[in-house]
Amino acid sequence: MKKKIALIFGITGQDGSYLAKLLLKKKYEVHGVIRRSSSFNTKRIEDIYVDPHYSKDFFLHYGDMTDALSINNLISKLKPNEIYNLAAQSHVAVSFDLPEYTANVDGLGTLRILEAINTNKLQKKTKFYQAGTSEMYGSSSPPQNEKTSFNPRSPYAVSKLFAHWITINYREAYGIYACNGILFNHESPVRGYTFVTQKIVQALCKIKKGSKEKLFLGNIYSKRDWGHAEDYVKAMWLMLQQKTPQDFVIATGEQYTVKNFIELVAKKLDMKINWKGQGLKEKGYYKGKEIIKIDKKYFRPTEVESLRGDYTKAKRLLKWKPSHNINTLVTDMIKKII
Ligand code: NAP
Ligand code: F7E
Repeated sequence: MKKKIALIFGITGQDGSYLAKLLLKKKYEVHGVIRRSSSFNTKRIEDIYVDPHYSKDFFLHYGDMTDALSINNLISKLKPNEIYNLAAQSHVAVSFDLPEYTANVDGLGTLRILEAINTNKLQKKTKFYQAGTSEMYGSSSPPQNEKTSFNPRSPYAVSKLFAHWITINYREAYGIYACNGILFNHESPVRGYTFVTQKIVQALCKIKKGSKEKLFLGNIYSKRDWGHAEDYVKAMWLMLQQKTPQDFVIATGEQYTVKNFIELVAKKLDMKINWKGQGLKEKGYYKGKEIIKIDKKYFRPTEVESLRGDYTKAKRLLKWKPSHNINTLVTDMIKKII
């Protein structure tokens, strides 16, 4: 039987690397789009990389979300059965520094893929997954589900909201099988170093081993619903295997503050943290030494205070539920370091 062809934008990222592995296991021919970079950006997929001279099912191509020609050329050449758009400037804080670039990559980039599917007349052949985000809910109260209104609080969230609605519009206007996954925070051992969970895990592991470094953080009272990326990429695939295209919230339904996350990591490392002070003066001590400080540079101009997803629809229609909880997530993240 002919292998299904999948094209992943953002294959070098956290989710892209997990999804590529999942699809290879499912016997897909996997194609990934990478950006030209002066240093290697393929570390997360080194274990599945095969020299193109020998590969039968894994291929990388240069492309960029800001370059409509590269996107159109790839889609018209490969005519994929499934396209996963995971490419994004995905850092919320950075989106305040790079608002136009974020809108171009995360918002218009999605439109470029949809337009390529449409103009190449692939509506009947190609299914499309769009990596939406709980950040689109912004200030809406939890629990958030598919019916909750969006109140975005960053250029990142606003750009993703454009991508969300343009995906729905192309589904309705041109009959493309296109789905939005509205994914709540998900982490893993290969999470980027500047996201708060990885930043905490890396720093506490080093401090436990005797490093004198300190952990500088911003708002440690915001609440997030943290899942494991390995579970979440399965939901992406499931969304493209249904009879009709729909949008789904993917989450754990549990919520913790950043401070809870710090304490959980510390507990697993057998470290007791004592907290003193409040606000910008709050500090964390380990064995009498100051190891955690608040730095206002990590506060965002507008913050998303409280996210907790209701994934009832995914459970009912996709038969999806998370296999990890915050405990197993943290254990997995620590295990890869110590
Ligand atoms: P990530 O680790 O930051 O990966 C982002 C990917 O996009 C990388 O492969 C990156 O390439 C690529 N990329 C960035 N700009 C690009 C451009 N201009 N052209 C082509 N590729 C570009 O993100 P992630 O955590 O895997 O998340 C995957 C997707 O889900 C993103 O769209 C993110 O916004 C969304 N999302 C993430 C979460 C989460 O909690 N992880 C939750 C909801 C939604 P380089 O490796 O070269 O930088
Ligand atoms: O921040 C607070 C920060 O950057 C989580 C992305 O994958 O998930 C992610 O976005 C919370 C925020 O993730 C630091 O203010 C405190 O309240 O790890 P984060 P995020 O902003 O929730 C969503 C669903 C996505 O779609 C995004 O792509 O932690 N926080 N101190 C800090 N955050 C960071 N990064 N660094 C700190 O020092």
